[in-house]
Amino acid sequence: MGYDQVREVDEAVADALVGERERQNDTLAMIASENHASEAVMQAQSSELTNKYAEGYPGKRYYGGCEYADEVENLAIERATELFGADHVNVQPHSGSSANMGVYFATLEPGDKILSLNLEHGGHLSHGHSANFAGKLYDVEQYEVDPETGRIDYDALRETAESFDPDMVVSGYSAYPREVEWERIQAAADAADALHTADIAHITGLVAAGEHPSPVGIADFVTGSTHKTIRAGRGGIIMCDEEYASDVDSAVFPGAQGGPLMHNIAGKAVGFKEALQPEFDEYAEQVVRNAKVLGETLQDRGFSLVSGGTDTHLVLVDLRDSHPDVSGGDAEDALESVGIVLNANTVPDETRSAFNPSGIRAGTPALTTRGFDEDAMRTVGECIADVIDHLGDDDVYADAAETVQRLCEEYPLYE
Ligand code: DSN
Repeated sequence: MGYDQVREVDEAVADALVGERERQNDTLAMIASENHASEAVMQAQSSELTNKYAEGYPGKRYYGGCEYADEVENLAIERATELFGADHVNVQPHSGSSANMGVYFATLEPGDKILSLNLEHGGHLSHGHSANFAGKLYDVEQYEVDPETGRIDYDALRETAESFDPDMVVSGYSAYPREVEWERIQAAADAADALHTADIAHITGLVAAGEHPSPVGIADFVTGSTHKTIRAGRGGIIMCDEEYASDVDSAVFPGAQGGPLMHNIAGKAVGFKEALQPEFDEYAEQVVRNAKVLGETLQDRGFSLVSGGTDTHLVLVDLRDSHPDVSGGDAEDALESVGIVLNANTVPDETRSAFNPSGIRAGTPALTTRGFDEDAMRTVGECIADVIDHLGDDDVYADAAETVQRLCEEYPLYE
């Protein structure tokens, strides 16, 4: 059963934890931002470091007893430096959003201007959505993808940068399947004499493995989360040149956060060590190969992909051409009922709503961690197409659910 010590105290939570483990074992995690951390990362994240306060940075803490906290944080920093080649790394942000907050607090004043990608076009809340702190504190203008190609319209971005005159340009995306041309975004930022933050939250693992070009050395700041493609356990990270190091560190602590989550930083250290192994490069390559096969399978079945394909770990399906009566929410619910868990997603020029949009986003990082290869991914793509083609058909759902169960058994996850 497991979680015996939790169970002795709290049966309800123990049941939920066991349920979640079984859910992860018995379903296909295709939410593009999710992955399965190793048991080593999870053990580090549930260690005694959860008890430790360590405000400050290694060697300069406000509390005693930090020798092991220092050791762990230094290891996380050294390994991230080796993975990404940045001058300065801060591993304390609690999440990718907190990492972005740290950069904004280090460089901007309330009312300053941010230019970032529209959420509906693949951006992220913390890049300046009106419901988020970034949209409330800063004056935000947004750029979009080209409606014809589904790719960033770099020329339009540069024109907007010249007219809007931002203090910060934000790149890096949450639902963008194509390689990002960091230099072109940097050129737009330079044209406006603006700083540039590249948020690589989704593609951190692909960048670390050389499967996607790195913005390190191009953008002024590179932010990210550590639990998505890089599989290093939950949290965030900021990388920058030495000239911004002290401003970034003070913006994270004491500016935006109190005590660092040292247990999560231990998970980052362990996960970064895993990502430095040659097998991780093979993993990242397979993630992209699997996404390409998934996309091609869906296209062969008549589905439209935003931008016509993928270079990364995800595909974004626009259901409006092939299935105009099926919303992203309908598709998400039907797929979840057979054990395929992904999310409804807005698509460029969305005609429905953010709550029930016209697309679905599907990622391959978690299934690739389970060992899925191209053949297995093709089978998953066929299942997705079958279910959406036959919404409400119990026989089709039963077949798809059986296939999902077979794949889960063939590619087991946590014992
Ligand atoms: N929630 C994440 C995603 O799904 O893209 C980003 O924070």
